[in-house]
Amino acid sequence: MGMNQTPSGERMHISIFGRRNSGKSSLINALTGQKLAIVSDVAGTTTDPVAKAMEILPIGPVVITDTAGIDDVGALGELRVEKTLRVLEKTDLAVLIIEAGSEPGEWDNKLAGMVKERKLPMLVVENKIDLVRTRDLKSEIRDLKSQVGTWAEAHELPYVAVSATTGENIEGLKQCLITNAPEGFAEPTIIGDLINPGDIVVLVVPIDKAAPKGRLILPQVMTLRDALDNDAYSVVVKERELKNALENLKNKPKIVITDSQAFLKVAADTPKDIWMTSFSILMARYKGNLEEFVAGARALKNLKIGDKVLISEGCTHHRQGDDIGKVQIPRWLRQAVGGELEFGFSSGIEFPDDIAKYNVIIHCGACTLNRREVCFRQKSAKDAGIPMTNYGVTLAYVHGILDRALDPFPLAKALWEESPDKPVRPKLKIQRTSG
Ligand SMILES: Nc1nc2c(ncn2[C@@H]2O[C@H](COP(=O)(O)OP(=O)(O)OP(=O)(O)O)[C@@H](O)[C@H]2O)c(=O)[nH]1
Ligand SMILES: [Mg+2]
Repeated sequence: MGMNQTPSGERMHISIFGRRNSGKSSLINALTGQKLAIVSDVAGTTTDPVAKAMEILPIGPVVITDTAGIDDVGALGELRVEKTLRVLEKTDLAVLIIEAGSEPGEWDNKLAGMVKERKLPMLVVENKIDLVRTRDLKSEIRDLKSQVGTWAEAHELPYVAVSATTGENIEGLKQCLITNAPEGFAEPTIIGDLINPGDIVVLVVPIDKAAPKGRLILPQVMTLRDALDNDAYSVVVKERELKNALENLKNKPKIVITDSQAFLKVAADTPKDIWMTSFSILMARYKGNLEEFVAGARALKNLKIGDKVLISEGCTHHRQGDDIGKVQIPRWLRQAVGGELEFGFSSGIEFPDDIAKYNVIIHCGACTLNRREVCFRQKSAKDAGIPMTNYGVTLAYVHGILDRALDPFPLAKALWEESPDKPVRPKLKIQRTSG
């Protein structure tokens, strides 16, 4: 499987088409910020469709396919074109690249026709705008429609102008990918990619003083709903009943999901060959980038007496006596390092500017923030070089069971196991899209 747990079938497939040398491979590199695809000024550099799994936030995991030019010639060229057009059949969102200043031609019309037949969303990207713009003309050309823009409009296709080389408006393109993503891909899933129809999912919900009267809390409800959407069977129990419930089940459940406060008991009562994780870890993945939170948690292993820890919350909720952020986490961390730590606290919609002075940031579960905001905060921390983790991951860590709780997420687990001195292997890009 690809870079993370999401099977290829669940990822949105974005395919890049265009004439030879239009900059298809360059654009993929610009989107990912990595040199994944070979770029050269020789027309026909890419000869076979190449699919790469990656993350574009906030869409989440996608597969981007680079293709050979749709205008390739000769007997071999025709075969390549055929292969390129075959890619359409697994495409969820097509991107057609046309070189700036050039006139859309026969091939572009043909592709537009095929895409329309298949009722696929497609966006038109005019690439290499750096070549047609001089500084003086810039403001005027913005208002003037280019030939490519006019063609896109005539075909009722969304249009963006970019430069893969300079990076100009790549953020705008990402935004456009997001707004044109087909239904169903915009929302990441909670457990949908971890289970199959007919699987049994056990949810452990402690009912104690802290539990709200007469209802379940949102992460529990959302997980239950996701299990239903994915045709799984859910069994909901309190931690006391878990052992008995597992013994009474005829088939082994796929996963046991618990509230973090019952972690230790649930870990003890769940056989090792059954996945066990927490609602908070599922929500960390749903709301942000779990791998980044786990990579950030490695800093907890290295905390020393006197280090500075920022506890950051998304809202300004009323705090109970043994508040998790204000009281519990600081207490556990002090115990873990065997001495005093310096804590800073922030809450509300503003993410502090002075994060650079901290050794680690621990963010709340972000129930009031959306995925984009969480990803933005993760990116801000990463840009500042400050490790950032969150409550769910920290709770699993202080209980000594983060390792096990990451079993369903192999990439995150690999990151956790890696020694902090070694470079972090797979880099998942977290990027805030403009707008
Ligand atoms: N100035 C400028 N050059 C670009 C830009 N994007 C790509 N190029 C150049 O255009 C040439 C072709 O780029 P590729 O990314 O290989 O194009 P491609 O569409 O993948 O080409 P084939 O694989 O041969 O079909 C290279 O020399 C790139 O450096 C851009 O935005 N501006
Ligand atoms: Mg190429």
